Amino acid sequence: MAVIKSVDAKSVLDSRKEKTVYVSVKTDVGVFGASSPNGKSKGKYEARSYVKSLEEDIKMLKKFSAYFSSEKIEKFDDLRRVEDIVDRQIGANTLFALESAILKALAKEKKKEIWKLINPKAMRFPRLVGNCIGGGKHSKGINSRKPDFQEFLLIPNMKSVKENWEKNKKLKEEARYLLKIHDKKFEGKKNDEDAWNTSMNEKEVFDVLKELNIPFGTDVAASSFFKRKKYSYENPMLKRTEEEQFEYVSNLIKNFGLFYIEDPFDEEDFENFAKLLKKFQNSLIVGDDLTVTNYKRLERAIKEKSINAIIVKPNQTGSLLEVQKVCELALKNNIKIIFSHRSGETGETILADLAFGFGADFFKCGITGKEREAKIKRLIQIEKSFKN
Ligand code: 2PG
Ligand code: MG
Repeated sequence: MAVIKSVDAKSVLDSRKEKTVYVSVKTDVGVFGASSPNGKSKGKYEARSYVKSLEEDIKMLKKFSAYFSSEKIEKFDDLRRVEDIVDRQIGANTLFALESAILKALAKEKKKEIWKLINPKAMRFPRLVGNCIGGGKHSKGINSRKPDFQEFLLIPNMKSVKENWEKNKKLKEEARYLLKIHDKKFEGKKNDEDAWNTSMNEKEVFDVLKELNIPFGTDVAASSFFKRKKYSYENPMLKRTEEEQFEYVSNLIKNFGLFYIEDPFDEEDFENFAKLLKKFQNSLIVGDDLTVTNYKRLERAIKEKSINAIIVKPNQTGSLLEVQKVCELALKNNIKIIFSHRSGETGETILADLAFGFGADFFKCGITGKEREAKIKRLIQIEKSFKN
């Protein structure tokens, strides 16, 4: 049992050098801390990262410290009591960091791995989804030319996490070589998620990915360029109506054999997601901004048959109990679970434990960059512990 004596919070910098929250929890065996990542292409229906501001959340949490002065935590479900105490007076980033720090304290107390607190019987490892080439809100592009789609993802299917990661790293280097040939403006620079910056458009990028001979996909992040009922493309400059977007996306899936497509339509458009899923049952039609790790939105997506896979980002909700509910509902309805990093990341590794414990099918966490590598390495460490 972990007895929380006090809690504290401060701000730290993420991989984009933007401020994020770090929460620490003091128990009788030590001090345990965790930080939250930050999204940039955020879903409209995500829980607020902070109630008013990061600074106000920090002040609020410090105020709560006294209430925590003898809180006893014995198991994962006891996070309910933590949520009752803070009672929505801190935002999702702060709540996620707090609950993560508490799980770390509990794991230490029980001499168990964090994932074991969630599901001691977990044994299936997620497949890696690695961002290789970037565009959209995460990239500056080259002379402001870039793909309108946000991420171009490699999804190898080797026997282990370790082999999948090795494969992704190798392919990312091959992609650099191919970009050099096909993108006259390519400078070898990287974006927010350490993926290659390119001046090409999405079709040209897919042509490059095809040469890698591996299942691949994309995060369109379509809400980020849906304006006044039109999808506003910049490369090349043209507007697509909702029907035209449907046709365009369908052709891309068909012509490039896309294995995975995330947020191909605006976050309100459950209907076009459903139409697409009906047409392409063998591809992963993934909700992120559409579902925002929210139980009610997932329920709706299931009812309307909009998706067959869901992105789970713990800080979209903050509550790990909600994350648990979302994963259980997904599992029951045969919706694949993809645990995901955010574009602004820290060295925090708990995402790997959560993904493994909650039975994720996929782990979307970049390929390189120290913040992302830390999480993949943690997953590989869990994998190794099964072999010993
Ligand atoms: C996404 C994520 C992570 P952000 O859209 O899937 O790649 O981006 O963290 O900016 O929301
Ligand atoms: Mg996304």
